[in-house]
Amino acid sequence: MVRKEEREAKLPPKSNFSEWYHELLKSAEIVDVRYPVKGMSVWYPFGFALRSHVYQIIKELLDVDHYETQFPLLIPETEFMKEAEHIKGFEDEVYWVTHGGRDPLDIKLALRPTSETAIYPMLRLWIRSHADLPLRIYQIVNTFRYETKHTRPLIRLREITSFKEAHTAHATWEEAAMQVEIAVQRYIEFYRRLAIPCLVSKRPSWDKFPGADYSIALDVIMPDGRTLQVGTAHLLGTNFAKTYEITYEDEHGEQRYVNQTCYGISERCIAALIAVHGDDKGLVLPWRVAPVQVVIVPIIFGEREPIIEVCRSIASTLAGRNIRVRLDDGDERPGAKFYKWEMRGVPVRIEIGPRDIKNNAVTIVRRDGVRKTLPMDERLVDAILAEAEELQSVLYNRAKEFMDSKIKLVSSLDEARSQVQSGVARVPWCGSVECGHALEDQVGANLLGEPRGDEIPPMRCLICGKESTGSTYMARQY
Ligand code: A5A
Ligand code: ZN
Repeated sequence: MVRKEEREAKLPPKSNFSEWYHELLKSAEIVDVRYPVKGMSVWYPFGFALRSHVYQIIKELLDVDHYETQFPLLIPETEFMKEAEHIKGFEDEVYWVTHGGRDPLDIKLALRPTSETAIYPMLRLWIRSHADLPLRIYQIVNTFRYETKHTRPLIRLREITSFKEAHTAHATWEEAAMQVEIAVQRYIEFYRRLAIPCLVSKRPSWDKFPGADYSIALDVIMPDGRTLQVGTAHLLGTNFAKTYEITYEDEHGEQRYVNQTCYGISERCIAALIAVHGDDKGLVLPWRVAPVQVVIVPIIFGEREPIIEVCRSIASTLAGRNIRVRLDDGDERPGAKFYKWEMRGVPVRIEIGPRDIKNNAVTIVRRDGVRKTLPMDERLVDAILAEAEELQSVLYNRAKEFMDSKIKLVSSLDEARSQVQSGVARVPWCGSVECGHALEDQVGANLLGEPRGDEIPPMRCLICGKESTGSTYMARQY
């Protein structure tokens, strides 16, 4: 049915990841990179719908005990320049607004690269007593970072359009540390709902968030074996509280500094979604976030109208159950329609032709290639929802298998060097900063940090030879 020239998609094979990724962003209408400012691109309506469904999941997970809010984009230089470590980390990445019309501004205004220095002066006013704690807020806004490394759509942007940042304040350091843990768990759950498994590790001290005590990061292994940091949670302790004088009165009437955390996810989560699940035919989307969940393609032989009639009726049944369904009754041949909707990652395609109608059945093709015949009666919707569930676990298991196959415990520098060419090396490491830097130098990859949870059997640090159960992930990072 599918003609040869249709099957030979313009999309390069996924094994050629970089070209595949860029072509797919265009063919599937995710973002248009032709906007004439480097590092800034435009969401196509289809991509924007995908983004909205993905962000709905984050909102759902946070709305349980966070309040959504919104702070201004511009930060006065005087506030921005208060926290020394934070400045050091971001100074070179800030865009400045220096003029209003023709008048130079008295105080320059920074376009937020992240919003600590916008939010914390206000927290000082909002937090009075222990009764105000814990305080948990988040916003989904754009942020600007003048990145000097090679920019990449959805991955390294100069305008991050979908920056979800949460900020919390607590009475004690321990409570704040607990919140970081909760944040990491929520993020793991968020990615789980996208059927994406992640590596979780504590970043080495030299790679933590500027102004934090420590940072925990989630990384996804991309098809080419490099890792993408797709979320971070930071324990800020009292570092910012001291700078911005954010205090609360405790039960005994004493003024104490609050302990803070912050955690963020950007549209890198969309990049990961595309990269992890996509295939040679295009996007592959989990049901929950697919802008179109079901496409119905009529297979016309003989009379057109009776077939379209059946398709319409099924479409309206599905829509009645809140399924995002599209009836593609355009003039193209079915093969061209298959190609188009596969490119857009539609989880379930329904084909209805004269034979199906006669058999009172429909043919469905899941985006992972599974083809089935389902009854064309009141059982249909539930049967489709069951297929959606199954697709979800197929996607997760496939991704998990891939991830596991890309991680290897190594026992020599040579082995580490060769492993990071195509994946992640788990490297025995004593934990010292000197050995960490030496590893990065000698392996030619970044140290992601200590994996959480399981220990390795005692091995020798690849640099100093000291026996240790500690290790670190190492990878080439995006
Ligand atoms: N305020 C805290 C949450 C913060 O800014 N943390 S962060 O700097 O680590 O950024 C959060 C996440 O945003 C990172 O883990 C990374 O996944 C993503 N991110 C950072 N810079 C980015 C960029 N230039 N383009 C796209 N995503 C970026
Ligand atoms: Zn060592």
